Amino acid sequence: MTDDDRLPLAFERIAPDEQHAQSRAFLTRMRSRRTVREFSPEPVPFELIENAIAAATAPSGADQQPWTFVVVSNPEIRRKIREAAEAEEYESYTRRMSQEWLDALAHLHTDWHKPHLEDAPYLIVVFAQAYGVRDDGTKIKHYYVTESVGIAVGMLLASLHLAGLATLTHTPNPMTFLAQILGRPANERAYVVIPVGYPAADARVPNISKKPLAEVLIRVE
Ligand code: IYR
Repeated sequence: MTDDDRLPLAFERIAPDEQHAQSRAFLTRMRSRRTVREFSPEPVPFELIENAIAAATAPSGADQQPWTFVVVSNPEIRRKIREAAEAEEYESYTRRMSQEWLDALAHLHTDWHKPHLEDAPYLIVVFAQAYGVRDDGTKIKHYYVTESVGIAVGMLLASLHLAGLATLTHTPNPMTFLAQILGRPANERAYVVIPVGYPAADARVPNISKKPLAEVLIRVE
């Protein structure tokens, strides 16, 4: 048993009108989010990236916060990441992915070329900490790592969108080259690469839309 060192909850009740207003405003903003694959090299203030990462206040298994966000702007390192990603993706698109998989992706117009890895001013490389490490080097078991990091990435994508920035969730496969290039420790596994910036002036997006609410929301009263 540990001492009960819990704190009183600081929960701010919002007036009902304001609840609806904020809920609708957020919905309107989130509906306009699109994944972008063509970026402008225009610079982005680092504070916007920093705030969005700090805003990824996700719940996590045993509150272990098993994530590391590596923000890369260095052009030389981004070039290395692009070269390694394109080599893996070339193998994937030409040999490793099944025809069924390629067919499922066709309407998104993706291929092995990944210019956004160099065009976007920042790459946020998200690492999941498979386990923690104590000062004496012993391992700490982590719980629900994949779920926790997924929730944190969702919050990060929403925060970046609200800050007026475009993002892409890129998952080269395999991703082991990222830990190597970025010199990450043995407990960290690359989870996703997120190019962040402004869209290119002529950026185009797939002709897709979110499923109607009736298809994804089932009400049990
Ligand atoms: N990782 C590849 C392929 C890819 C796979 C899925 I599933 C996507 O939704 C999109 C792309 C790539 O990044 O191109």
